[in-house]
Amino acid sequence: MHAEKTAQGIETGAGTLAPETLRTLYRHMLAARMLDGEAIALQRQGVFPAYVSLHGQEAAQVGSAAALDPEHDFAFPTYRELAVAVTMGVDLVGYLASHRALWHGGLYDPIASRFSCLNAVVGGPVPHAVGWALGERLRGGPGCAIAYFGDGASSEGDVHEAMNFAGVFGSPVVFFCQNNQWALSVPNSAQVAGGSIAARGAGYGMPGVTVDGQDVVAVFEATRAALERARAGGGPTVIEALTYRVNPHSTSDDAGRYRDPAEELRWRERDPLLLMRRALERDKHANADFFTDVEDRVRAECVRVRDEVSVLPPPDGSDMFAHVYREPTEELRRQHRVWRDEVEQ
Ligand SMILES: Cc1ncc(C[n+]2csc(CCOP(=O)(O)OP(=O)(O)O)c2C)c(N)n1
Ligand SMILES: [Mg+2]
Repeated sequence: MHAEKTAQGIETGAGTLAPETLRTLYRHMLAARMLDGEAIALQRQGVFPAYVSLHGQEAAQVGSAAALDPEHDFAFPTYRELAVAVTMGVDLVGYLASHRALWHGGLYDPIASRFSCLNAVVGGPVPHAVGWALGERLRGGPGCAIAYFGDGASSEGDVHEAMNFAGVFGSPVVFFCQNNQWALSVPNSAQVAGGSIAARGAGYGMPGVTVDGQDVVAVFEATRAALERARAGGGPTVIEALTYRVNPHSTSDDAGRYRDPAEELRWRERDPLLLMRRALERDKHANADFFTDVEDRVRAECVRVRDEVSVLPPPDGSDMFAHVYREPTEELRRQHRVWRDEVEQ
């Protein structure tokens, strides 16, 4: 009943956004693409134990994050939201430190960034977002939460419970599903009964919107509309951005074992950066000098982030005992002593 289609196709750039804003969206997408490449290289060099690439999902992430109110809203990411972090201005050295496994969820400040800790529990960020949004509503604040999750996460109980809860209480949340067609090696056809995550909104009493996840402007507009609705007291919305994970699930995965390379090639033709670049050129919002300049600047920034994250010192190992309980138990103190004795030997 609620499910509706919005902006399909590549009308990118044809909306109401100012040329400057369109160029900024492109710059964020490029920064995420280039940093993603650096992160894969760092994994290959042994600096990161593992990394999960967002290649192909830049428009879905940048478009949704750019629609947020950076002062009041709060994002709850999974493990794949590098382009959301880029768009929200999160400290990227601290963000990528998560992938060096230096600390639980990185070394950036989640409260100041309005970007929660990376969450590797599939579906895990979704109830957190609803809890935060309920708290925000109770204290009378204007903020909205955005919950990121994947097509695979949509079959987790956590996601059902969170969406139902938000529907019942009218919480200011945007449930942002990046349907990248695969949950590791499991395709949509074996994961999403009924074929649509957006359509599930009807069962939770909220609108469901399907959007072209390769079109950054369409994603931006859909997210902005959902946030406006939530802020005005209209309750939650589920957005399903149709996109594609071009790379394997992670650097530990071999996608050749379970999917047809021709499918990857078809999606590469709908590369979100390529589509945006064509639209900017078509509408004369950017010329060759812009693209050269932005590439140079972004590359320099990526090199800085790569070099800094590579040499970050490990934190004090005894920190791992610090935040378990407010008052450490006798047993925890004992474990701490044993650990210290072993380290000092
Ligand atoms: C609760 C839980 N179950 C299983 C896993 C293992 N796992 C990690 S990623 C993943 C697939 C998730 O797919 P999707 O939600 O579509 O997100 P994507 O990786 O495609 O971005 C699985 C099953 C996990 N991390 N957490
Ligand atoms: Mg997926």
